[in-house]
This record gives sequence, C-alpha cells and structure tokens, in this order.
Amino acid sequence: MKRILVTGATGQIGSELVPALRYKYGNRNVIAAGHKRTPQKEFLEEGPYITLDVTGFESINKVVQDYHIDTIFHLAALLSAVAEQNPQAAWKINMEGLYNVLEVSRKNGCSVFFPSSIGAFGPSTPSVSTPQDTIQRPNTIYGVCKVSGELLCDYYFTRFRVDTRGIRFPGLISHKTPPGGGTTDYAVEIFYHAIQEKRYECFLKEDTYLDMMYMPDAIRSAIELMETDPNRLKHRNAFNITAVSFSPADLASYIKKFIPEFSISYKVDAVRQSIADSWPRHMDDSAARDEWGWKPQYNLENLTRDMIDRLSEK
Ligand code: AKB
Repeated sequence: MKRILVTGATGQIGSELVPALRYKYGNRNVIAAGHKRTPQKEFLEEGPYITLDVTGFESINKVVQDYHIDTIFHLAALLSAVAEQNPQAAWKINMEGLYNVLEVSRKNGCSVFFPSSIGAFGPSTPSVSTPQDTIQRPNTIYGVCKVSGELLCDYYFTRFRVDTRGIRFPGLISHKTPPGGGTTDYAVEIFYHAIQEKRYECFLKEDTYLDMMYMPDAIRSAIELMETDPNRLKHRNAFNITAVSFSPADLASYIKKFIPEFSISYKVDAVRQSIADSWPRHMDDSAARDEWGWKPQYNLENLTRDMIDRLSEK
C-alpha cells in the first residue's frame, strides 16, 4: 500500500480510517473520496479530498489514474435500515459501486478492501458461534448486496488475480461520526442520550444480542488485513471478526455503572427488529485469528468507559 483511495470517506468508518491511514502512509498518499461537497474540515486541511460518485466507472478510473492509486478501501454503501427503505438505490450504490471499483482495480492493478457485515447472514444461518463458512441466505437487500459482494470479490481474485480482501464487520461503535441508517445504530445513539438526557428509548428489544466492536479495533483490523502477507490468507474475503456480543439491556447496565441516573425504555421498530433477528448473535472469528492474527483490544467495559469519556469532553 503506497497510494490509497478511500471511498465513502466521510461515513462512520471512513472518517476514522482516513486519519489512521494518513498517519501511517503520509497525508498526501491517502485520497479521501465522498459524495459530500463540504466534508469534515480536517479532510481538506490534511490531505486530498475529492467528490466521487461510485456509480460512475469513468470517474473512479480517472481518480485512480490521476493519483496513481494502488489500493482502494471501498466503503461507500447504504446501511441496512436505510437500504430497506430504498432497495433499488441500495443495489445501485452497493453493487454497481463495488463492480466499478473491482473493474477499475482489474484494469489498473489495485488491491481492494471490501467491508462485508453480519448482515451477510440470514435467519437460516446458525446464530451462535456462526462459522466462517456457513449458510448465507439473507432476507434484506443490504444482506443480498453483502453476500453478492463477498462472492464477486472472491471471483475477481480467482479469475483475474485482483488482490481482494474483506471483513464481516459487526455493529460498530464510535464517538467521532454517527452511523447513518443501520440496525446496530442504537449502540451509538444510547451514549449521546445517556450523557445529554440520562434516558434512552431503544428501537430494539432488550434481549437482542448482536456482535459489536469499538471503532479503533475495526480500523486496526482493516489495516492489518491489508498488510498481511497474502500467502497466509486462505479465505481472503469476508472474514468473521467480533469483539463482544451484547444486548441493549447489557449495554444499559454498563452505562449505569458510569451514569447511575441513566434509564432505558423500549419502543420496538418492527423493521429494524426483524433485521436484527435475522443476524447472528455471536460469530466465530477463529479463521481471522489463525490466518492474520486478529485480536480485539476493547470489551464492553473499556469501550463504554472510553465512549462516555470522549463524548463528555465534546
Ligand atoms: C448496520 O446496522 O446496517 C451496520 C452493519 C452491522 O452492517 N452497522
């Protein structure tokens, strides 16, 4: 990795991945690309930022050639709940965008990181200790795009030798940029509400268990996977990784340790609940641990403390 393009750079993952990559590889070598015309101030101050529509092959191709890109972190996508409101747009952005990135990479010899998700699984997948290789019959457009994306990335590797690698992210928790339109968003919103109002109305049932991860672990995982010697990788795409599995009730009781007056109530959103019910409760991430040394650093205790400290400072 010498010259890197990050699509979807202003989103939840991108806004933390870009600074981490710039720190490691140099500000001028990491090109942040998003659909926003006015991104975060530091994006413009610290390195190149460009407006990019990933549904256009030519515009991606031009950026890759103009900036001599060798690696693309392709993050631009609609998240699960918002994708369900507009499946046609989700297919266009999530699938056409990935196809264009893979084609540009095939033509220009780039490596590609593709973030898959727990959303790539469905109701018939074993929900506890979900194996690396298992049944994937998702019933959401987000999941259909993710599993198709995993397969397409595998295909581009075996057929064209494009160096594709990917991770199935769990719900991601971060204090920097709020997520937009996901099913696991409650686990971020709850902190803002706990600090500001001391109460939160949750849109998932109290006992909905899902895999989760603190953003610093997620950022490190993406960079570590892309830096791994390819000869060590048997799976390449779509590694299960997790840090912790908890329910809204578990998270609320940890927050109460730091904010004793905090209370939670539940008003279930049927769409997001049914999406969450179709996802694993806890994945087996031993393939990632064995093949490239994945190991999380944050658990429920230290992520809760850090979120509260960081958001309170804000
Ligand atoms: C979402 O909830 O859509 C995402 C995900 C788990 O992929 N956070």
